[in-house]
Amino acid sequence: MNVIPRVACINDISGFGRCSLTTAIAILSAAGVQACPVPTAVLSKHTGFPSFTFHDLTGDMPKYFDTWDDIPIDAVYSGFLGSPKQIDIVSDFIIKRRKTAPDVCVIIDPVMGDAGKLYPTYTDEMKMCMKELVSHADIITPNLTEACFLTGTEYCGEDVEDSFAERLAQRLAEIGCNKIVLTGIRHGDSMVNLTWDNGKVSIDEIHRLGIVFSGTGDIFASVVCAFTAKGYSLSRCVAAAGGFISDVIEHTLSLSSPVKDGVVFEPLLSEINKYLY
Ligand code: PXL
Repeated sequence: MNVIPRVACINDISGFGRCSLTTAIAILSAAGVQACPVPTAVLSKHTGFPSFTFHDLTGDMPKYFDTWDDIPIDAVYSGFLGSPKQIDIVSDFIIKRRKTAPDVCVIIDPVMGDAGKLYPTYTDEMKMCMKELVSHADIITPNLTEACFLTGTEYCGEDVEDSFAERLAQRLAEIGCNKIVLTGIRHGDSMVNLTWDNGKVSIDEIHRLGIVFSGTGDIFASVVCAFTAKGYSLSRCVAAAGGFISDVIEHTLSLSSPVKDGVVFEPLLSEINKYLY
């Protein structure tokens, strides 16, 4: 491992809305992990806003990765991907990297949609490519919507039985990834995550149900990624991510900040390592 764990962060950069690379770089850096960005697209705002610009960087990516052949990397972390070709390029990068670095840890946040709907830039073809990408991952962090799309399961809202969530995790494991954190499940007044670690299932309550802010999935996955890169077990990473999310949401609610502006995490960043119990 590099003295400072090094992570290739493959994600878009959105100028406004606190998500993707903006979030990942801040969280990894605060946790003491080196974030090496691979921008997949440049947006002026995330796609939850009524208007945004979208500049796809698929064409740049193969050469971008080629110049990294001599750079040791401890983990690869991908999030929002802008085109089917781009998802394939990321799969190829992982396959190639594993040949020279079999221990590289691959964390895929299969960012595709929320609340039962795909994001507007997502197509059915991208769904298929994402399924292939997920098969190369060590850890995935889908929300319920993404888990349903990946497994071809009908989405029936977020308040689901544990047995339904567990079956979804099992179907995701059948795609080829054995560590799964299924996020955004509602249990009455609470939000919970289900962790599947090689067939062992645990449920963590994270926060009381309030407003759902955009970008929380990116914060959650970035915390899991940062602490995984530092060598902590999945259960500790999930607990830390849940604790951090819970506190930043509470802080955001206290400021009455607009939902689309994302979660106000900046004031809590310097405390992030304290969430590892
Ligand atoms: O938070 C996930 C995300 C990442 N990147 C872009 C998005 C979204 C969700 O809307 O639009 C560009």
